[in-house]
Amino acid sequence: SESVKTMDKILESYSAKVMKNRKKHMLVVDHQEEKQKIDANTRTIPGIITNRGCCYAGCKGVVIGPVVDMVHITHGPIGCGYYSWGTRRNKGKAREGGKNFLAYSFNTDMQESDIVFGGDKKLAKAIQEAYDIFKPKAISVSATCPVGLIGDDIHMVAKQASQKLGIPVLSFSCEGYKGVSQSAGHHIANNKLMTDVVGTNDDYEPKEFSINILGEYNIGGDEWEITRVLNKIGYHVITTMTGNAAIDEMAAAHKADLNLIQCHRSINYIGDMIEKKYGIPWLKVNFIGVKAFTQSLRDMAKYFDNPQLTKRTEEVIKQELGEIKEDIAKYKAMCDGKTAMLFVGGSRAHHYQGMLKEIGMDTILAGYEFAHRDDYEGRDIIPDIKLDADSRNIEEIEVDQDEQKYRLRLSKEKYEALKKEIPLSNYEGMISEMADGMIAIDDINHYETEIFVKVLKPDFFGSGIKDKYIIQKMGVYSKQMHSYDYAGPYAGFKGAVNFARDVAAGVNTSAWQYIIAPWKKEPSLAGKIGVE
Ligand code: CFM
Ligand code: HCA
Repeated sequence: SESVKTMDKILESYSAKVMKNRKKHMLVVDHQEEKQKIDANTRTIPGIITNRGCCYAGCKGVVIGPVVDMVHITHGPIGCGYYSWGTRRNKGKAREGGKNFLAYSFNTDMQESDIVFGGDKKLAKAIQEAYDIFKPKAISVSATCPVGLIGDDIHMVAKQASQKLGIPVLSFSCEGYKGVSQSAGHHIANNKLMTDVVGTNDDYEPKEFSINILGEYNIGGDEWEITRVLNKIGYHVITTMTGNAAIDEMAAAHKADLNLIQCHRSINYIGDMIEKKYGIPWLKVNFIGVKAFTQSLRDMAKYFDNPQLTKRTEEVIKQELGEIKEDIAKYKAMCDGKTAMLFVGGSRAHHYQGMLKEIGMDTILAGYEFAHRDDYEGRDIIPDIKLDADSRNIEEIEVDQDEQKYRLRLSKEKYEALKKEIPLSNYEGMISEMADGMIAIDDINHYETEIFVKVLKPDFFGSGIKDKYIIQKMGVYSKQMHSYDYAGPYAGFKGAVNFARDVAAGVNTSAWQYIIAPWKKEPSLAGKIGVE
């Protein structure tokens, strides 16, 4: 097939060593094959243009940064803090009487002298200054590369500050170079949220149908659309981790009866640890696309197994579908038969495939920047994953059952029976939902992107900031699936309409095809070679 040929062509153009490496990161989906294996979570080859980010981005930018009532301090030179200032579009609102610091960027602005003589004192001063001015409920400190290289003891500084100020000061050794991508930072952030935050608020009185949403970051307001529907059905969301989160709410997460996991990659650690420590099972959900969202709502109703709740779930689904049906049909008519490629971080490349299908678009290539094999192949393969030195560098913490706070939510029999019907503590991965002949590719680079786009000519490419413009300059409509190109929400029912509308507009804009690079019209260098 064209896909196999293109893959071979790309691989042949590499040196033997690079070919051997990259070959393991791409495959053409074939469900006849027993178990298709893909390499993931390994180092990017130096010199290759990757879309990946760093450990600090995964910890501060992704997981801890969205908590609204904390001051998040970046310890390091100004660049990392500056670049991560507001770019991820994780939205948040202050609680009543509370504060929201999301619009700020707090940095220690390390200088050469701090690198030479140590930055601990500057950090201690920065924490105090932030406290004096803003009086936050808690503070986080995230380390950037030089901090680990010079050996600042940020944990000691944080501990002393916490004792002095009487608020939690969470410190993260999430230096950018740790691990191979953002993924390391997710793990580091998960660990500390688990040891220092979750389970520390016992004042919260749980109501009926109390849940947490894990791995949802309120990009473009997604979480607000999701909770709008959940509240309408009768759920009580104690906390979302960490989109629009507040520290006291995260601290009460152990009171819920169910954890929903949207983005498995970034938060499965907390999901597992909460289950072990407090007895709350987790359910894999997908809020993107009408079908997936509807399915997730029905799965939740099955879990709670309450006739009223089930009835209400169906009523709300019916009502919501009624409101969006016409719009979706209209946009489907505009997109039908078009093709898509998706390359996003660790879950959206999977989640958006169903949504695209609903508007008639097949995803012919999809991949993740930094997901692990289980996000491609399903959690069954976790025991087969060999830990390499880079993964071993990231601390794996052990939690035990909490004797006072553990509560079994479901009997063992019920749990096992439900597991057969709904994705309880389970994730099947992206490949399971892709059709035969489609390409799955890990950590795609810009050269590969260019070739695949040129040959397979998608109508739409869901990308990030680094690849969007090279694709668009090739005449193909490309949309950022991280920031939603400043639009959104895209999750839930109303979000699906927003997404369908934006994609319909994009794929029907012929402008991209008229773009001719200036060097194709006239040579960029004037002059003649040789003598005539
Ligand atoms: Fe999860 Fe995310 Fe994603 Fe992610 Fe990200 Fe993001 Fe993403 Mo950008 S937590 S893995 S580390 S869904 S920031 S909100 S868009 S790469 S696909
Ligand atoms: C990150 C954040 C990011 C970057 C987006 C992009 C986001 O990984 O550091 O590369 O376009 O969603 O903001 O993934």
